[in-house]
Amino acid sequence: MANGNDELYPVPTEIASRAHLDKAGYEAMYRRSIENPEAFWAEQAERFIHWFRPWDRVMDWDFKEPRIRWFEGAELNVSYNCIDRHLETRGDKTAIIWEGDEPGDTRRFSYRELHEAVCRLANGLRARGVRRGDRVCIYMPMVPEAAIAMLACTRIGAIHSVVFGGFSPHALRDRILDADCKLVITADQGVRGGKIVPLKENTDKAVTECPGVETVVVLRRTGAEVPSSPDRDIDYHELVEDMEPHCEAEPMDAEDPLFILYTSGSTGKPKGVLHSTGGYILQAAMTHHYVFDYHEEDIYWCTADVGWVTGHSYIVYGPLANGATTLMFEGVPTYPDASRHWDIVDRHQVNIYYTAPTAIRALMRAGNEPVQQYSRKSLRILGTVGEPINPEAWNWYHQVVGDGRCPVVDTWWQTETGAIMIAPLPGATDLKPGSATRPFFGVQPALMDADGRELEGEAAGNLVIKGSWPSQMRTVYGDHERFAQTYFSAYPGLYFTGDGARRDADGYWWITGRVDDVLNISGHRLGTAEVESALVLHPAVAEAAVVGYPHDVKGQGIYAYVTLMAGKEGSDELSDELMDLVRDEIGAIARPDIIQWAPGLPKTRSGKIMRRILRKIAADELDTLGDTSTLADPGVVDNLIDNRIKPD
Ligand code: 6R9
Repeated sequence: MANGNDELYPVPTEIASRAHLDKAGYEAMYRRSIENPEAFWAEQAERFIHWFRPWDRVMDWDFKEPRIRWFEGAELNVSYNCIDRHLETRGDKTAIIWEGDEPGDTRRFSYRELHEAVCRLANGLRARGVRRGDRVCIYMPMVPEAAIAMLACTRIGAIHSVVFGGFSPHALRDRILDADCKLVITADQGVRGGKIVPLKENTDKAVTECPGVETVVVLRRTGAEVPSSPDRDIDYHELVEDMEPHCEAEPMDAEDPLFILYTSGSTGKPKGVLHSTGGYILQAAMTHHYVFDYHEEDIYWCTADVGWVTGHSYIVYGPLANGATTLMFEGVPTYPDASRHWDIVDRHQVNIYYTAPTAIRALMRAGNEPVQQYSRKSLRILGTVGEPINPEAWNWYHQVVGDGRCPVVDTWWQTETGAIMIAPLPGATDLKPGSATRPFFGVQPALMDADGRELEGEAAGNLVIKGSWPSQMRTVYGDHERFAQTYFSAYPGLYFTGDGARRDADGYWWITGRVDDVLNISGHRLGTAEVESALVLHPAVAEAAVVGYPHDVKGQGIYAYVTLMAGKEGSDELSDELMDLVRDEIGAIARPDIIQWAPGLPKTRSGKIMRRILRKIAADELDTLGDTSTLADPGVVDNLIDNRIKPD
């Protein structure tokens, strides 16, 4: 983190000897990417992507409008790039290794088999009336068919919106409505850590309120009896079995939308982040190649869920565009026990392993023994993403999981950036535990102070990006004004990330976390406003304010201050009821950890809740409460301090 140590881990010789780039190579390529971006990106686009038609112009952007366009005039297809172009040389190569929730429950798809499965489903979607530009919602467990569904959409030019399987019916409904999806692909049930996830039941609840949904495709995962509406629902296997195993890949414009993915912001409901085709697939493929130092024979495993952007870019699109073997795991790191990941690493001979700090911390708690039972000799590169990694977890990951041999690539990026933005390259960058190190090609991070001045040299401030990059989001679906407001209004002409960061004397970047009202719970983004809106749905609740507090495993926990209606009394039962209400409204990740009854909330005289103070109380940092002189009623704070709840 920001105050992490500056211990340097040089590139190991074994890594250097086979890496794509060394230090001088990175420096030269980075310099060129900044000095001559048009030529640089044109070369990379030719190298990494198959285009049906070349572009007229490499880039054309203006953050003032904002307008962002890459490779205009070019035509390509993402599914073609991820599958068809590999068939000749890699037809029998494994594209996807799937490991189910139960150990050893494994399936494999070669590139040829993947091609057939994607074509059949693409034809099935067409048969159900899905056309280029239509939106398709994917609400699936972590099974190969989730990736197949994404690729089938891209094959026919439909825009997918994947909704994480842990989201509630309400959250699903809101996302289906916002994107106006006409078809939903789901499963009867999901299985995670031995527990059943009622996906079809949730879908039924959601789509009752979504008149635009004409078809629900249901994959049989567990085979359980689930209700079916014959006019609307169709069994996945029935849909695809009679379809042709061939389907031409639709030539798409480079700027045609590829997918929508909802993510939380500091205000209001989640935003539909829209990514387009050409720039996205280029940067996904290129970062996967360089940041993980990917080589043809590698077995690559990213432990994310396809419901998040990491799953999009680094389980599906980046690796498949590079013709890699990507491992997909249905379960959780602690089921049946804390050695599950290492069992998978050994059985499938995983070389590159990419996970989140929260998983590392959870596994670290279980001790070294579950790790050391397994050989892990195949591992070469370790990666992390989603939140700042504390140096303690970094060191454990490096020393215990990687036996001190494997570089740890700490990758900073966002749903909005589409692909990795700041990260070390294994053969080129000396590591510092807790630092995401140096920018990727073409990326120009900068630091700003609160008054809009750029900070030079060693400094800490708000992280912005100067200039566009190919996989940048293009708009908020259906709300371009919100796109402009959220990302380009704080610092005109610059993209504002919402994160704080520090640049050290060596030019290394240290991401310190969000500077807005976005929580990061186990690497999952959540807006405080979303949790508050759920809490106030309860008739006993008058007002609620939610903040994050430091949590050993989750990174941040959720601390809710709740003011009850006059005459209502707080109780353990009511607290449980409210926690469950939030879980049912949003999903299990949003369930508050702590609820404190607050007779009043600290507010300014203009009525704004002073979250800064609430955060300090939740974190038990009472000696740094800061200025309370602008409070309307300072007595409120004393009451909250006296009754604060300390985490167990
Ligand atoms: C890819 C992803 C984005 C937010 C981002 C930041 C945090 C992600 C990080 C990191 C420190 C890293 N974040 N990676 N913070 N170091 N390596 O996670 O996307 O879900 O949109 O979250 O996550 O705060 O702004 P997303």
